[in-house]
Amino acid sequence: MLNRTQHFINGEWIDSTGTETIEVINPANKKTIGKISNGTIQDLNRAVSAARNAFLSFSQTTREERIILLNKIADEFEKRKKDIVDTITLELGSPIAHSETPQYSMALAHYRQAAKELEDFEFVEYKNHTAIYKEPIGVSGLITPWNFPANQASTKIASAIAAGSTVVLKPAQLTPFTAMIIADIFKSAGVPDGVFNLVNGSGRVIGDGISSHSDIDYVSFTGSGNVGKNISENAAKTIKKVSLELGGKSPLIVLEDCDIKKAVDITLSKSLFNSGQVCTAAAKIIVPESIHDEFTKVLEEEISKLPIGNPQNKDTFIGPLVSEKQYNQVQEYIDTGIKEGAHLIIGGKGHPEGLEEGFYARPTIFTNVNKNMTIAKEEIFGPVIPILTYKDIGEAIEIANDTIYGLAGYVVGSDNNLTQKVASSIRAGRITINNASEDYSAPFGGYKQSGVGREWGKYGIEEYLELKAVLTE
Ligand code: TAP
Repeated sequence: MLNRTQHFINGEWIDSTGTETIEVINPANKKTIGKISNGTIQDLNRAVSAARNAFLSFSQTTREERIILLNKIADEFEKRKKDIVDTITLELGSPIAHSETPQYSMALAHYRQAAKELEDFEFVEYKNHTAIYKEPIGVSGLITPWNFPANQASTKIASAIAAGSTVVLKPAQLTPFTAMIIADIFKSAGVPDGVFNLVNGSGRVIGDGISSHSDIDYVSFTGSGNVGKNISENAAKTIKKVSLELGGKSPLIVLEDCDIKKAVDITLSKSLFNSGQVCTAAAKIIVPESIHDEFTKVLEEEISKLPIGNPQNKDTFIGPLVSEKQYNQVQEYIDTGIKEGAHLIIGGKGHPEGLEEGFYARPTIFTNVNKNMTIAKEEIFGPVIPILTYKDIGEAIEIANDTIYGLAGYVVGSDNNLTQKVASSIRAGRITINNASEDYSAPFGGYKQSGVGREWGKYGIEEYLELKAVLTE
């Protein structure tokens, strides 16, 4: 049992001022794995005041000092690899191979990338007779979701540290233990006291407290659209800058000249990774009518080969969903898909056979989906693949952009000119062509209701900076 009921404030693990605790469940078997504190506003106030005090000196550190610090954090992160991978597997239910890559590896990459970006980051620019300085924004409140427990916190913290800002983090109560290891890592890496603070608890109390706190200068949030709206409304009361990384309904456009097997493999990995609980998941697959039948046949064959089950098994590709709430949400969407007339070709409601003990959902494919159906419009956040068809590229792009979201998009095809042209027509922040590998220097964030602001690389660092113009005679 992991009983970690303290908060990390001013460089120390300290008791909560409250007595309530929250149980953390292993989604693979619904057993309790430990508990954390249900933090209070007093706990949050202590953390904010520690971050405020630390800001005075941390904001004055040199880029060289922060490069050394970020690399030291990355070194310590590497030493704790096994703990992080095991903890992500336990609390999220992520298959252990995926807990390592990309869950752990992405988080690590952000610290190294932030150090690299700092080497030639321009903290001052000169225009006419004016010097334009980029100065640390102050105390940043970070609110993170459960689906990438190491990555979501690390991309934010690495950028904040690179900028010279101090932080208070509230991780999701479903997956808090990974963030607590990260706090231990910061201690071992010599992060100055108060630069990083962690308060556990509910979004309703600690999250809400962060967005309305008068001593927090900036809030960076990743999670659902409804909470994002709430945070913006709260933050407006103290005119606080907010960045939001919200949901998506990202299209994957399959082009007629594709290699079908390759297109199927890309579809499966982009739709079903992390059981579909990914904000950038390929969530509506747009296929030419001419190859629809063959594509669907191969997809059905390949999906049924994917190992689903115990996340501790190194061959598992699909683990459980994170919680009962998430499981029920996915069941409702499958039900709605059937009721609205989509054609269920594999999967469906209920648990996969023999996996009733955890929050496992059945990997599901729907065909005959039209763009007005709920499963083509809303974020399911589960292992459900809706397939839509198109007659010509114009129609494919229209379907792709017919969404309130704009986080990501995918294009699969053989003609480079065409894939580039289609990529440029999708209104979203991050488009991947075929099997392009990750790029940590490229911006991550969304158009439309997928959010405001960008993370990763120098774009992430810029969010934690203010601009000051000094006009000289
Ligand atoms: P959210 O409720 O948005 O949770 C994300 C984070 O916000 C958690 O740390 C949560 O705290 C906190 N939070 C909750 N209410 C808050 C409030 N009023 N003020 C400030 N912070 C608050 O997401 P969820 O309920 O876990 O998932 C719901 C749906 O959101 C999913 O089905 C999925 O569609 C979407 N989602 C999107 C993403 C990404 S990456 N875009 C990630 C997760 C979920 P606690 O949960 O600890 O109380």
